[in-house]
Amino acid sequence: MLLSFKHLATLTLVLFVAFSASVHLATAEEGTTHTVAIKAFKFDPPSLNVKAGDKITWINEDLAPHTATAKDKSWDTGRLKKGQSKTIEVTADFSLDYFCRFHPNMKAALQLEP
Ligand SMILES: [Cu+2]
Repeated sequence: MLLSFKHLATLTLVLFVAFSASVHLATAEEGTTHTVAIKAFKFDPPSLNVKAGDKITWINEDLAPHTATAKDKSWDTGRLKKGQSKTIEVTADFSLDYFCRFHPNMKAALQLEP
């Protein structure tokens, strides 16, 4: 079988695209993005299983501003107004208990899975 340069170029391109797609899939499987809604002065869900490398997005659905802030202050979404969100990546030493700086009675926790 004689392959023309054009065929080889096409084949190379197809292989490259297939390879890139598989790399993308592998990367996507490494971390999950979780969403925590803040509504009616509560974190929903109040408890969440996460792994290092996952990301958590907090989105404020209340009229009042809120934060998601680690109990030890090691991470903080900052002030989130209605409709605003903030995504933070979970690290191996991630602080798991958190609260809202404006409403300290609002509390939630993460569980770090191995
Ligand atoms: Cu709050």
